[in-house]
This record gives sequence, C-alpha cells and structure tokens, in this order.
Amino acid sequence: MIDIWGRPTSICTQRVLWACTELDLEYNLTLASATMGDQGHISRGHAPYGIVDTAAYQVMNPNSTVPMIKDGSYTLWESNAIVAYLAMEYGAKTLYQNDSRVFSRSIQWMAWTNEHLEPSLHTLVMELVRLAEELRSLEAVEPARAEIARWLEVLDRHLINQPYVCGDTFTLGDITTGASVYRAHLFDACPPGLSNITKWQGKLSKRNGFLRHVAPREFHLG
Ligand SMILES: N[C@@H](CCC(=O)N[C@@H](CS)C(=O)NCC(=O)O)C(=O)O
Repeated sequence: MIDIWGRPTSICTQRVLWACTELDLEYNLTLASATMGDQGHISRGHAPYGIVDTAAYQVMNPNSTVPMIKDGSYTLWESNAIVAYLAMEYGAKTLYQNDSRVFSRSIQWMAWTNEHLEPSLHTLVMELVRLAEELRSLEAVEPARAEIARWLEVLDRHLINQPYVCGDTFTLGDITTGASVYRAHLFDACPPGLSNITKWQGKLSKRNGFLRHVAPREFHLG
C-alpha cells in the first residue's frame, strides 16, 4: 500500500493518482495542503487541509508541498519524479514499454509541461478561481492564455503523425501532459482548430484514471 499526501484539486496530485490507477496500485490518500481545503482557497477564508506545515511532514518533504508519497520506507516528492518512480517500480511495460528511449521521451514531455504550461496555468487558476476577488490581477489572464496557446500549437504539430506524445502507445508522458492540457481547455486557453490535440484528449478522456482523478470540473474550477 502506497501512502500519498495531496489534494484532488492539485494538478500535480492528479498526475500521481492517475498513474496509480493505470497501474492498479492500492493507495491511501491523506488530504494535505497549506492553501486549499474542502471549501476552497485560504484567501477566501476557508480552512486548509493542513498537515504540510507539520514537522513530521517537513522531515519527509521540506518544501511543504503536495504531492508526496511513501512506499515502505522510501519517501518522494515532485510529482513527475513520483510518476516516473511508480512507472519504473510497478509498470515499466505498462507505462513505457520497458524501453529507455520511450521513458526518456516521456520525461521530455513531462518537463515541457512543467516548463511551458504550468506557470501560466497557475496564473489562470489563481486569478480566475481560487483567489479572493480583491486579490486578483485580471490583467495577467490574457497573457497567460496566449502563452499556453503558443505552446499548445507546438504540441498539436507534434501529434500530427502519432496518437500519443511518445508514439502509438499511451505512456506516463500522456498523464502529466494530458492533465495539464485538459485544464488549459477548461480555462479557455486551448485555441480552436488544434484537431490533433482534440483527438488525443478524446482518447485520454476514456481512461479510468483520467475519469476519476482529472475529469471532474470542480477539481479545476472549484
Ligand atoms: N513541481 C512540484 C510542485 C509542487 C506544488 O507546488 N504543489 C502545489 C499543488 S499542485 C502545492 O503544494 N500547493 C500548495 C499547497 O497545496 O499547500 C510538483 O510537481 O510536485
């Protein structure tokens, strides 16, 4: 049994939970966060789940962020590292065909997602949903959408000749990238006409891990 600390509204936690579902892994999820709770963000007066600011948690994750996992005595933070660990440990064949080139190509797209999509997605989720209205900077919204759109055009061109980010088969790379692109779509940052992305998202949207951990709109817009 793997212990996971996180929250359903965290895109980084969603990656880990989706990977567990792909791999049929049993896990125990402890809700944890310094900024979000059941009702929403702390800036709107809501109580956070907590735990991340305790000394016991910080020994395992000095960043006080989520997600984090504990598998036996092994602790790990950084969601893409966690997804990579789960794939190597429990699903090399399932999530990267046990092929180091496919694994590295997956990591390439996971890093691309963090580098090019996540900062602007963070802006959108904070400014449009999470922050109390008096704290929002709405002038940041359109530049964030434009930045995401620019990179999604790169991804769309990449998907012209292949159904998944690493080729013909679903991999861990599709988990991280797919969840973030879904969020971009919910925040109107996905320009019309990117038909290869639409086809790819259509395939991802049928997977159990996506349906359970990423698809619910309230995980992004709540
Ligand atoms: N790059 C890190 C980011 C970690 C991070 O900032 N996580 C967010 C949630 S996606 C967080 O902990 N937010 C503050 C909180 O919930 O207390 C990862 O991928 O795990």
